[in-house]
Amino acid sequence: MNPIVASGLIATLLAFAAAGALAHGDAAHKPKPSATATPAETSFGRAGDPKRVTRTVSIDMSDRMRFTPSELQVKQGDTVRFVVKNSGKVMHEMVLGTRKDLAEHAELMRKFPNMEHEEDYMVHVAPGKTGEIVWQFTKTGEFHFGCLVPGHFEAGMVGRVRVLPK
Ligand SMILES: [Cu+2]
Repeated sequence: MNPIVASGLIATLLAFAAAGALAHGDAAHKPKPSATATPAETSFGRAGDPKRVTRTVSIDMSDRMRFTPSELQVKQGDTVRFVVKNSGKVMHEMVLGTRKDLAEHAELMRKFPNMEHEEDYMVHVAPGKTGEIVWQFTKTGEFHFGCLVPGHFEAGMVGRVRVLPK
């Protein structure tokens, strides 16, 4: 094969490999729905309308791998604005979900540490910065929030939300 054709073939193969990697990321982390669509219901609630917030909760994230507070109670139907401060020197994030969701997600983050994703139920916060999540808890039960920066969840950076019947 002439060398120009061969290098073209290699470039094509590389392009396929890159496309495959992207497709995998998309499947694991779907893009945000458009603002006009009704927010998708998940097993732990749905994206809240910032104009209908019923409660604001401030949460601090520290390099001691802790959320403060790490326990809270809300009522079913509450739309909570989480104001999440990173008072540490490394990146932290708050991701809401069921305990199972978070454990699976933490495992993915260990395998693909550079995976980037953005969903309504998570916020990544740089050191010294503050971020927000607005979430409506539509289902009763026990849910969690965790920091899924590799190693943080495993170090105990996890909290609990109890949703009581209204
Ligand atoms: Cu963290």
